[in-house]
Amino acid sequence: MGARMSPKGRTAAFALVVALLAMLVLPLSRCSNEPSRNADPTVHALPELPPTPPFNADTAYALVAKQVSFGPRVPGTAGHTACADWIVAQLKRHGAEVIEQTATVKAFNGQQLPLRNIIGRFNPEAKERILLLAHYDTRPFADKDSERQNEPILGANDGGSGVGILLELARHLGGKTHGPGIDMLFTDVEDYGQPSGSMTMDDNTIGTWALGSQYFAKNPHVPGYTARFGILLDMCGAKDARFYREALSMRFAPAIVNKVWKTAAAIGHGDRFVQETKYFVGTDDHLPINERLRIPTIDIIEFNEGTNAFHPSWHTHADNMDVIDAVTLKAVGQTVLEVVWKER
Ligand code: AHN
Ligand code: ZN
Repeated sequence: MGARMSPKGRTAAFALVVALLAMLVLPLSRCSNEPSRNADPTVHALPELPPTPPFNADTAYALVAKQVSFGPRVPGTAGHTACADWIVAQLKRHGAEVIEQTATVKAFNGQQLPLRNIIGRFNPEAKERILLLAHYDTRPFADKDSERQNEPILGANDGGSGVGILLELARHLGGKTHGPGIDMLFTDVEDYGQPSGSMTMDDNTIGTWALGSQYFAKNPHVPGYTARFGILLDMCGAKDARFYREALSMRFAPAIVNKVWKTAAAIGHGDRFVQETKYFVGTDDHLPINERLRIPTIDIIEFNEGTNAFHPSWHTHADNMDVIDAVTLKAVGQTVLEVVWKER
């Protein structure tokens, strides 16, 4: 042991080390007259996105007013058909490919109702999708009012606001070529659910709401349809409305709630998007989408401090244009636009 290397052996070993070093160093130094990859930060940065366009709240307000001008949009009525036709025309005007789903469904009271879901697809070739949804039908009665309880409501906030925001978004998303494609789902027969004395719902009552969303979840417009995530807009238009993290959304899609609430704060709407979680939605259109299609979908829906639930005009005749405020439409619309625009 410990035999010393002969001078010849040392030379051979030295030559081997030099050769190995050369193999390591030469491929790197070959391009030494090119700019170093690591030194140039733009090489590794993602390509810049076009700036997020400004959401026009006055346009959104006018789009809510237009729906109210059709009168109540109760399934099976002329006002409903006129509004649905108008939504289809708006989507096409902004470059969407439109698919309609029609069916007959049975309401909690046994009544057969015509159902018409409307789907607007933007950039349909894109494989990655984002789903934005809102119901466009309005409640056939005013069961939370003290007067004219069996007459339909105008649904400016409950129905009108979500659709108004989506259609103003459509104006911008028609021109979006980067990132995932957008699918807009205008659900029908959301609001024909069984009246209940309180805000809480038992399991039997839950199934009587959101019939259009239930239908879509069972029969998506594309077999095996999925999306990266979904955002439901419901009652997003009342003056001074605040949006708390909604409990069902937190159960199914906490990461999407985080993304949206963080984005709202980042662009200056943290006063409207409150970080606290509130349990107040028995069900809504996002539930079937989460449960059946497994698309993580959140609900942006007002939580009102005064009622400890929805806006005081909820399911009353006071749900008219007087409760709608463009400032609220802006906070929600700009936040959703920012979230969608920044997806790659
Ligand atoms: C409740 O969660 C009490 N109602 C179903 C959600 C709804 C009704 N959204 C609009 N109208
Ligand atoms: Zn409602």
